[in-house]
Amino acid sequence: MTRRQFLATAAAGAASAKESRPNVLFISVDDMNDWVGCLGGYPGVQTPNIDRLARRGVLFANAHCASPLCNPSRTALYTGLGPATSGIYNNEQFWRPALPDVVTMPAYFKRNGYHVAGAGKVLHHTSGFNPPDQWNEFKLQVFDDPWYRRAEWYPWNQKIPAPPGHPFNGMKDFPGEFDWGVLPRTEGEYGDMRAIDFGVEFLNRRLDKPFFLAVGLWHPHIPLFAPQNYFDLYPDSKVKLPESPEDDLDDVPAIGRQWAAARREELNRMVREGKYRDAVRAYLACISFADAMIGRLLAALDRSPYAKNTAVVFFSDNGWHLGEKKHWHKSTLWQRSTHVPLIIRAPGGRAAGRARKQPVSLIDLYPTMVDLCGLPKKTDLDGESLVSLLHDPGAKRKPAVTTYLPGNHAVRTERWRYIRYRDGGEELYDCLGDPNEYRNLASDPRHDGLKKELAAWMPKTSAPPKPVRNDYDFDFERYTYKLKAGR
Ligand SMILES: [Ca+2]
Repeated sequence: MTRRQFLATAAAGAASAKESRPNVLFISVDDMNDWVGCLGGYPGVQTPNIDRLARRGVLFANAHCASPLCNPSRTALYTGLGPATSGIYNNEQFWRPALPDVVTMPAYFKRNGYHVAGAGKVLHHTSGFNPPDQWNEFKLQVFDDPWYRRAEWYPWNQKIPAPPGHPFNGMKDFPGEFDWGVLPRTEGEYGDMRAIDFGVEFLNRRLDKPFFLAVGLWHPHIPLFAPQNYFDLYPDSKVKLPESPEDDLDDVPAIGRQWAAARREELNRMVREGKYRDAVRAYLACISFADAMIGRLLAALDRSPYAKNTAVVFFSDNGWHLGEKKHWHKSTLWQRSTHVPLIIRAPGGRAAGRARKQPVSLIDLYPTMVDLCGLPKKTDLDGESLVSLLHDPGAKRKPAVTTYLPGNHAVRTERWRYIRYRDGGEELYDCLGDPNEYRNLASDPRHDGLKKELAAWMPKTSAPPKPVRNDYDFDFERYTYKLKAGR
């Protein structure tokens, strides 16, 4: 089947019988970098379910987030607008009142006759970020650590006192959000299982119209809690620590160094107190736990009547540093933060099991799903459909752009990463010869032409940052936002 026939079939299906339009199962994880078997970021990581999905679908091996932080990444993905267009750059900015005319991906599917359901962390997880009117049904995230959670940000969350044994990593006065370990509960009692349960129950239903189901897992986001059997997959003596040369930041401009220093003290304490390896192990355990939960959901899909006519999309919202560039967090424009797993298994997709090396962005998902499901084309989105790449492993793509805070961008091609900060500081890496981005080539005049070419893909302007949470009176019951006087 040619691409044209493929698209024509999809479009004809949409026109003749709505029921033949594919269903969509969106599965997301949080802060999972490329330490996934099929991406090879950490040899020895155990992710059999994600790897199987990659073999049955298309792995985008060079996929990047629109922004290396939860809210700006997810807002970009679900609105189809990058931070420089929307003005949503950080976790404090409510997207809904800032973008009143924007139709999100789930809302667009709902408007076009789909039954739209979501569970867990889909958009950002604090209150105000998941308006119920986007969905036909939505199950809010259940947290593993409600004792850490601020009541006003998580009003649906039942507060309980910190359990004995906390913090579970045994480090005195260590910030709770950076904790890790095994919780005193069974595997089935972890919070993400409630989102998986919702998805499994949903897939067992008989629906009379196509569905869009988004199931969002918190794992492997910090705190890194998982059942013991996932820690057992990674014997302490075998855990490999990431490389981080002492002089790695010496050729990095000031803003990059400043971002890398965020939460440096937690990393330094782990190293000083002999807990670093244990923390890396906890991240691996959480990845494998997430993989097992995804396996449960995919098995439910395989057993369901929707097995053949459902497009499965799996991705993480951003990556994660585990000490590389002296950083234990995200929110940088380097490969560790921007590179994410992305797999699409589409009905009728071609060349399954063959990884695509072209650069793509999570912002491409909205136009991709519209294209794949034969919905009316949407012309106001920043991304580009990936359907041609699903069909043709040799299709050409433009570079992927990642933005963090106003005026800072990274452009990624198959070979290069070019970063330019708002003060003009820049980095250029040859990602094929220097995958860990150790040697900044930006000051070499031989690359002036290349830098100019790459810079042309960066947004020309940056939308002014939208108001933050505290600028509003937000009513969680009615889900209304009122800008405070003078804001
Ligand atoms: Ca995240």
